[in-house]
Amino acid sequence: MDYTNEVTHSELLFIQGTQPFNAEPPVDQLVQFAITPEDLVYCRNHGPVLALDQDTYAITVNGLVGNELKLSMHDLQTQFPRVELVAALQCAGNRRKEMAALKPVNGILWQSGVVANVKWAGVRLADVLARAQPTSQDTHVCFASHVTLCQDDDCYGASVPLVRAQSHADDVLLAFEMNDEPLTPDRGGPLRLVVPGYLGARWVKWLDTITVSPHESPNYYQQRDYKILPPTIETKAAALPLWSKYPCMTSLPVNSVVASIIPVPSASAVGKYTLAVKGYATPSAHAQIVRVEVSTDSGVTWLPARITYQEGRWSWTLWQATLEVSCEDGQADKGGKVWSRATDESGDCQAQEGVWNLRGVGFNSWGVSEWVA
Ligand SMILES: Nc1nc2c(c(=O)[nH]1)N[C@H]1C(S)=C(S)[C@@H](COP(=O)(O)O)O[C@H]1N2
Ligand SMILES: [Mo]
Repeated sequence: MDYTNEVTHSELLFIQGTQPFNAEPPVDQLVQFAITPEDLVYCRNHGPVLALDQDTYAITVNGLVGNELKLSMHDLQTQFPRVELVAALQCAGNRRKEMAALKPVNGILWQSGVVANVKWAGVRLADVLARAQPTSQDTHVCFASHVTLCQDDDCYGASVPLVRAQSHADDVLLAFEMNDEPLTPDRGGPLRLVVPGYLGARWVKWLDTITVSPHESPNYYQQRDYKILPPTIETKAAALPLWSKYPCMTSLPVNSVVASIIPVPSASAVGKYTLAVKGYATPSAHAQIVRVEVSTDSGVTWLPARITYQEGRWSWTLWQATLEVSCEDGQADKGGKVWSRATDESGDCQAQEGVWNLRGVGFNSWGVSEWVA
């Protein structure tokens, strides 16, 4: 693949790979901001990142529609109502490194930084589709980017059921802005799909083709990747005949992580510390987070954390806790661990152990981080 025109990327990220460029921010820095600044947004790519000319950029809407469309960026920005939305973007591989500690998995060993909480702006996919007039309701909307190359297929693609675009009309956007600025090349500018509640892999960047189809996208990343195979499937060879038999992932489970712990020793008592703990939680497809709890004893007892930020249905949740801990005799100055678990409005709560799968996706064991005195 040709990386000669690759753009330059943020220098604040921890680099997992350069061709394609994959990188994540340090999670303790990530949680300092309610809305993630551009240079702390993770980059997840399956090919080169190119700067595209928005003046000549156009998208095509075709397939099972009565009215095929070709729309320039100017058309999109002037002919459809503008919509804004705060939504967390999260890669399905978030926390894969922790899952890989249970048993090896295939994929980049992401820590817990492949999530970003962003204010998106664009137009409703439903409004664009209404103009194209789908001829059948029981269909899928397939998205593709042909403008940049990718590793495993001749374009990057994904799909979402048409009913999802219609039932969540105010949420599923063709976005051209992030945090009040035009989308950068790294974010998929000039245009990307924003589909809150779905894993990042469906948020197609450099989107140029929308096709209404009776079938899900046939693309590699929809059909041969981003699926949860049973835990008994431990090799690529064993997975091969199974990819087509398992459903594509849509959502990610409720999650939380402990992102930073600052221990302050007590002035009066040896071995006693006050811990300032911060973390984030991400909502499930069903409901927003209502509660985050923390524990210093492996989940025997839990204390409520303070929710310090949440914005609408699809944002992440930032939380903090102040914990008084004493190290056991002989353990003074060693430190310890803090665990977190989040619960959503429907009662879904993180389980102690997430389920291992070959691709290392959707990991949501209780969050845990160590602190050192
Ligand atoms: N065209 C295209 N879109 C893409 C990808 C890609 O490689 N190519 N990666 C996907 C994945 S797996 C994720 S997690 C998000 C990452 O978005 P970001 O790089 O803006 O953080 O984009 C998705 N959209
Ligand atoms: Mo991803």
